[in-house]
Amino acid sequence: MTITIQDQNDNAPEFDGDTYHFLFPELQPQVMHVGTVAATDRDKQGPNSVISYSLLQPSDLFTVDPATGDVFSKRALRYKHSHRPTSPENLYSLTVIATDNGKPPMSSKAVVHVSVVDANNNAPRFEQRSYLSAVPENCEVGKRIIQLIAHDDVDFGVNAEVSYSLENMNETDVLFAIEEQSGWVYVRKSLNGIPIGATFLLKARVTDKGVPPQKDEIVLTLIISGENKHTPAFVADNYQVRVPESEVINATLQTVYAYDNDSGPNGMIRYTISSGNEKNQFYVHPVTGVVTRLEPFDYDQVQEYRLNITATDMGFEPKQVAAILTIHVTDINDNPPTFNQSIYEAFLSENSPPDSFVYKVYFIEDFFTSCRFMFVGIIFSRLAS
Ligand SMILES: [Ca+2]
Ligand SMILES: [Ca+2]
Ligand SMILES: [Ca+2]
Ligand SMILES: [Ca+2]
Repeated sequence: MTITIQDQNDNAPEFDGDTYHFLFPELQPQVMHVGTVAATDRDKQGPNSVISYSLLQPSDLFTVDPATGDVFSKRALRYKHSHRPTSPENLYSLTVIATDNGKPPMSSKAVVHVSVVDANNNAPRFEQRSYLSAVPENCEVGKRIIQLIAHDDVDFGVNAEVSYSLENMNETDVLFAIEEQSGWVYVRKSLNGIPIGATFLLKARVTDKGVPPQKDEIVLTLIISGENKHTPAFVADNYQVRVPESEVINATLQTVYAYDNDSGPNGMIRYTISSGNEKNQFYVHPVTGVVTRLEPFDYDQVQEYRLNITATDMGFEPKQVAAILTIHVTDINDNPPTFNQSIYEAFLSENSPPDSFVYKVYFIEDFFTSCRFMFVGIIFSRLAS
């Protein structure tokens, strides 16, 4: 007599952990491996210990491979900015079930947490595409000259942490250096004996700490300069300009001009609108002084603008002066009168005398939306008698 002992399915699969925690970088192409769950079954080899994996609830974002326990993403996920350290908005939780093939099957559950983490998909960027600064002659070593600032605001954590470095482009002697954290450029070696007007071109670089890192580069020009003696002066303190309200945007409204009798950066001028432009409707080109309008005018809303324009020299201790630009907007009759109907029918008896009343037409002119004027025209007959 042969007795065959059949394996009974008396063991449920067991996960190697109750919970899993996977970090998943944002913006991965559609289907990507997120992590793997694994369960084992103590039953004898055969259907009782063959495990298949599934999700308790179907998910739009993740799937699990039934045979391998590999969790995959179904589409790209974006990291959501969060100021909370736990960042629940970037956490997705799934319940995975491991089921054996026994009769009846047995199963167990594990919870999978997927944290979407920021990817370094943005490069830091300097605020300006180039920088120029005066360096006072005989500046002592350690003196801070100019601060270069770059932003990497869209990434998060180390991906948004930046550090600065400087590379000399035309000198072997390294006279200037940059503070890695703050972006302050300072004098590294004595400038004794360097003549006024000497110009140094430096390449400034900002790098984030992501993997792989991203960077931005700009050129910084430093010019050794003497005393800033003169204050800039505008050729006119008061500019007046009349502009039809129909003027196209970005057209030149006025060019302001200031001069400065210093040489080098002490005599270079940059223009800004220092007041009167709270709504950012005007722009002055910092170098050319051309003033333009960024939005259409509307005489019905505003008839006059007063802008304070400041001219500042580029001395290490800058001097400045202001002028007033008054812009008078002139009316264009852009609201033509309209008839209240497009076709009129009038009747006149055949024996009416000349100049008899025929019909009254109305037309309306919209000066302001709130106020309507009505004109009345009376048509008289001009029949030959
Ligand atoms: Ca089993
Ligand atoms: Ca970055
Ligand atoms: Ca990012
Ligand atoms: Ca000056």
